[in-house]
Amino acid sequence: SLSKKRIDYKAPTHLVPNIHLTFELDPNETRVKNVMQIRRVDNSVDFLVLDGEGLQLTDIMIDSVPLTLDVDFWKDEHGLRIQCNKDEFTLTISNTISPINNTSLEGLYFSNGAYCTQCEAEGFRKISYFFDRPDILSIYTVCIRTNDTSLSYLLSNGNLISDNVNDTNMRECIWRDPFPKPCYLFALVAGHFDKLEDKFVTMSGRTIELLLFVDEGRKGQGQHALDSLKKAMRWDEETYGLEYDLDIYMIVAVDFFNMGAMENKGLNVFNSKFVLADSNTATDEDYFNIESIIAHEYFHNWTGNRVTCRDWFQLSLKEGLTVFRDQQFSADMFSPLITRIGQVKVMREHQFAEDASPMSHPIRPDEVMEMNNFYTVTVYDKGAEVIRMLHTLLGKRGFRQGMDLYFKRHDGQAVTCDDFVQAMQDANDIDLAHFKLWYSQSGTPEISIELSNDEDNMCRIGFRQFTQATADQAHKQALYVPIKVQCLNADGKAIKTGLANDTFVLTDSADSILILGDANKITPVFLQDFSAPVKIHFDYSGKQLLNIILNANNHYSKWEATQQLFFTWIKSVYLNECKLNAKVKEELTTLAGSLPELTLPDEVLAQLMTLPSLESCIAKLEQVNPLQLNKAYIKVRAYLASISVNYMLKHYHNINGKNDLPYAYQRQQVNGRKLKNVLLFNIACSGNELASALIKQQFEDASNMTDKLGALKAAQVYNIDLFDALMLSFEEQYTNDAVVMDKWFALHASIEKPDLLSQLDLLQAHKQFSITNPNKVRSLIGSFAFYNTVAFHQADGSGYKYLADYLLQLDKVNPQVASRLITPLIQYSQLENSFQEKIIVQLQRLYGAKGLSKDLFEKISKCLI
Ligand code: DPP
Ligand code: ZN
Repeated sequence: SLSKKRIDYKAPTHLVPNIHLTFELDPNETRVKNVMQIRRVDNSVDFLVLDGEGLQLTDIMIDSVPLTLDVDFWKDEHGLRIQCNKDEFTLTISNTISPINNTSLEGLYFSNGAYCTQCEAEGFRKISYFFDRPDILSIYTVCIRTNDTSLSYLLSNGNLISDNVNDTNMRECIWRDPFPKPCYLFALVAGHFDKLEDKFVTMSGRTIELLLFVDEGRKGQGQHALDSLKKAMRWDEETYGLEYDLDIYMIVAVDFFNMGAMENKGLNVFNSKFVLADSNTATDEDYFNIESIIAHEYFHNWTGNRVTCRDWFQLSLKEGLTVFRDQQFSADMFSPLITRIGQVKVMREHQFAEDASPMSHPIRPDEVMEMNNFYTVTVYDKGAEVIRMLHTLLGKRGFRQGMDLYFKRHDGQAVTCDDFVQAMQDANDIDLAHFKLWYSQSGTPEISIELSNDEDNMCRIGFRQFTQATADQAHKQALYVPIKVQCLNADGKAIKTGLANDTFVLTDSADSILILGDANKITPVFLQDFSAPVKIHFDYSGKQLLNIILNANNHYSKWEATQQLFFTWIKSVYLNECKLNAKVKEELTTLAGSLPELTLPDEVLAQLMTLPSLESCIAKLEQVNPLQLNKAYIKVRAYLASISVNYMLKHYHNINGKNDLPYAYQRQQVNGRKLKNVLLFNIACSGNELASALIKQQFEDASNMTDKLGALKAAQVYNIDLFDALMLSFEEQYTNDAVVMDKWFALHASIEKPDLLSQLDLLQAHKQFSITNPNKVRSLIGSFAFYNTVAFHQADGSGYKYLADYLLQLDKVNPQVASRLITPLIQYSQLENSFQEKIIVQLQRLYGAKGLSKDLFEKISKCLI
């Protein structure tokens, strides 16, 4: 079979305590010499199998004795099989690779003239022959040689041991990382950069040197990343008692990168999009993301590097946990509410859709063809939700005790998700057997709730849980589901539920609780703070939802209720041939009327005035016509905007008037800008003629990228001529800034018009666009396919065909990025049959293409079964 199964895990036959790598850098032919000290642990085997892909083997020796092909060893496109009966030996392998021809951006490649590596998950095998699996931990010594003097920095993991130039002008740097690590954490970078330096003194008083390498001329955009790193280091000491372990921490920002960033030991490599920021080029959201991703990679030093994964099926062990940690950090640094809302949106817009698709898998997958396909919102974000439930269940202290025990037991090891849960269980004296089903069961549990009157003035709240069969699993069990509940009376006063921590834990397929009150008068609030990654079905009346919005004491619940209300309206207009009916108009008017009375912080108000995304609405419906739904969506948005436009104009001027501080990424300022831009967007949606001048004014006066982009987004929905004019001026101003131009491409690709496809062709020919650069591809083609309903879901299927055509090209250049980009074509389960059929036609075309990557093959074949 083409896929690997989790249950087939076999312990290593050999270990590699030490590895010594020498690189002689050359763009076309880099020489790699790999000296491995190997120890046999299973003496019933007299051979070893090493992974290697696309390598030119030049030399192979055991203990200095050369081996003969097809006598002592065998070679195929996956690697080597070597005969050897020794218990301890040195295996020396030399090979060459060609970084300049490597467009997959896995292994050793070029990014804008700099050599750079990406080894996770299985990229090391594209550099040298090795046991490319995370449970082989080795101490690395790395020697980098070059006579190219333009490469001012030659970097690898750990500490710099020496830096010499010999008499033939060959420079040689030697690095040694004292911490044993799996090969996916290996990194090498060689290039010409600008360097920012800083220091951090750890809790035990050690001074760590912090170095940030960026493209020449970008030094001024690195300070936020460095500041974020120091905050993350301090936070991990204070929150988990975790201290950094090497004397040096390096981050390199590169322009060509498949992911967001990579946690290589002591040498993180980052997509420059998540490093570079100043007020002129980065939005508040960019600042937030940079802080969170810098922290995420830093936190991996303990959750991922010191304790790593036994095999790739355990990926959530490090990713779910580290995402949870970065969310806690962002909540502490910025805002618990905004961090939580952002995360819940990811779950509802993307993770629920993944679970409803042919790619559905548990947070710990059971079967994998291409590991790169499992760096998913399920493993990462649902994985983090599962950790969050543990945190809720054990409390802050109990969770910390579990973490302490986990590190005490497993520091320096490669372990499993079971090991993690076991540590949590043993540190807390609790039985987590049932809870653990969250690791093995895929799909989104749906909780149906009903209220009824019981005797003695009691109200019964009945809960039922059900998980639909998913593509990968037919049978589902009842899970452990913590549901945070609040009950309000008709005046919005809280009614006591008597529940510990206001949380009801549903463990069976059905259960109920009793509270004092009348079922017809209570307004219940379920799943506060999104206490479990589930869908709730409860038949709210508009009145109940308005009660929550006006009276609930929890901001998250207010947001949730507005989202629910918006969805109800959009759905009702959609089902009513896109016409607003009297009831919806009346409820919209009530909401609009109460907006001025809501005395809420800016950050809350901004969230309440933002509709749920169209994607999250699609995820809640079946047999959807996305074009009709989009029409209904725009109708509701425009109506609400038009009836509250006077309030919005007044509020907009109010905020704009006191906006005179110099830009800072500081909570109060950020929230002010956020609200201002939400107001501007809504004013534009209302169609009010004052919008034009306001947009132009804001665009011209903007002292920062947040306000500039806010003006552009408003222009995009308001008037396309105005939008085009502003975009032209934007392009002139930022044409040399690759990260900013990504925003420009994304804005063009998200104009909702059917004739967008010909414009996408023109944009592909733009001098700043390149199919080899993942950021560009994601900005242009990704924005179109993921978010442009009108252009992508065209009734004649031309949008689907456009994406399929592009994927055929891209798959040859970079399969990993192609495989991410196919997502909108495989998440079709909620769409009307006529749309599904047109998608399937394109999937079949792709399936029939010659030389399809494993990445795309795995996804497409799951759709066509
Ligand atoms: N770079 C990815 C992350 O940090 C994979 N480890 O999540
Ligand atoms: Zn990660």
